[in-house]
Formats: sequence, C-alpha cells, structure tokens
Amino acid sequence: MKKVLTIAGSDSTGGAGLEADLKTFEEYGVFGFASITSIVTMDPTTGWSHEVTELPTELLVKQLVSAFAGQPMAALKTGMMGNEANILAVVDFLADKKLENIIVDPVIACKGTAQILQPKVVAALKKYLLPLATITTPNLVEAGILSELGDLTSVADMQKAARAIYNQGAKNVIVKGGNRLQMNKAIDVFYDGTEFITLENELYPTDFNHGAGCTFAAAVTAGVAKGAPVKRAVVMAKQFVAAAIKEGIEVNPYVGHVWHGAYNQAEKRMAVTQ
Ligand code: PXL
Repeated sequence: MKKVLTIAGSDSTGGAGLEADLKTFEEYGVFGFASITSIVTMDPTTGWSHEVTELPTELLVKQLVSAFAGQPMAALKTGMMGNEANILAVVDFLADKKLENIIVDPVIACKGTAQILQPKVVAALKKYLLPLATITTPNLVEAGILSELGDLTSVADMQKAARAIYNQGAKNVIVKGGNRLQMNKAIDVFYDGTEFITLENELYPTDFNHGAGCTFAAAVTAGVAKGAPVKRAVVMAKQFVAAAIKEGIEVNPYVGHVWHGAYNQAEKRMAVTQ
C-alpha cells in the first residue's frame, strides 16, 4: 500500500482542500495522510464569505513528523499553505526526505473569482515551493499570477505561462483552463520543458464544481504514487475529475461540490440493505 500525504487546508464543507484529497486518495487505492495548514470556514449569513484560520507552524511540523514516521511516503501534495512560515517549515522539513513525487497545487485564488485569497503566500510559493515541484497544477488565474502574465485568454497565453512557471523550477507544469477559459472545451496545457501537450475534454455546464482543482491535483499525486509516468497520471486525473464534475452535487444555496466517487461509482459500494 502506498502512503500519500496532503499538506493542505481543511475545507469545512468537505468538497475542496484536504477533504477532497483524502477522498480522492481513497478512490485511487492509496493510503492517505493529511497535515493541516489552515481551516477554511464559510458564512451563510454573509453571502458565503470565506475565512482562513491559519494553524501554528509548530503544529504543522508535528503533523509532518507523525505522517513521515515509518514507511516512506510515495508522494505528497501541497494545497493551501496558510502563510509563509508554513511554507518555509515544509520546505525545511522536506530537505532531507529525498521525496521523488512532490505535487504543488499553488492555491492562491478561490473558485469563480480572481480575488487572491492569500497574497503573502504567492512570493514564498514561487521562491521556495515551486523549485521542489515534480508537477505543479495552477488554474488559469494562478498561472497568470505566478507567471506575472496577468489575464490568460488563449492556449498560446497558457503555453507562455507554463514556460514561465517551468523556468521558476517546477519540472512539469499543467495549466488548467477549466471553465475560466472562455472556450467550449475544458482545455489544459501541459509542459515538461520539451513539449507542450494540449488536453481537451468536454466542458460540463455546471456550477457544482467546487473542489475540482484539489481533486485533480490529488488524483495526479495518487497516480504517480502508484507508479504512473507523469503524463499518464495527468491524463488519468483529467478523466477522474471530469467524472467528478459531471456528477457534481448541490450542497447548499451557495455552493455545489464535485463528487469524488463518480469515476468509480462509489455510491454503489457497501450495499446496506439486503
Ligand atoms: O479550491 C481552493 C481551496 C483549497 N483549499 C481549501 C479550500 C479551497 C476553497 O474553498 O477551502 C482548504
């Protein structure tokens, strides 16, 4: 059994963040660990405004120590990091761990908005975390911010951003167009320093897609943990998240989540009536 770790925020609604990651790991048949950086809460009385509460860095490090005890970690993923101190502590902790598969989901902006959740972490992400990344998975907004190219509106723009982020040290970059790219396809651009690959999928007309980004990166992480080459892991993750988006569910008047079990039809497991 492969051990896989997510270092991420907790999404109190269970669709994104470490909740999405652990659900996805389970679907892939790897053993998931979580080290929590921050807790995100949403307020229904103020139009679903988000609040990020950061956890103390010492507590994050204690969780890392716990997770790394024993068998080696086959892969890890980072998501929302909370603050710069958390990023520095993680980078420091990983320095002697010789981990081959580090997937950096550069969580900067939340879905449906260009509003930057955590401006302070952007610089630290670029400086310290991206150089460790085997694969990084920015969405269109995050790729525009990391590359400093601003609004990305075409595949050519996405390629430019992917190259710029590659030059910041990530070994493989996948820029996700998703429903932010104004096209009638879900288009991603993959770059490994030698070739660009454009991945296309049907674009599902749904607003119930909260958690798609975390789920995609978690799927890539689990894929490489199980031994898939990077490109294969990315292609499979796109199929996995496409199914999750297609079967998205309304959770409350403000948000609808991807269904992490869709690819494997998990709702049919464990029949509880005879
Ligand atoms: O989707 C970005 C994201 C990542 N991580 C956590 C979140 C969110 C968005 O709500 O809550 C913990």
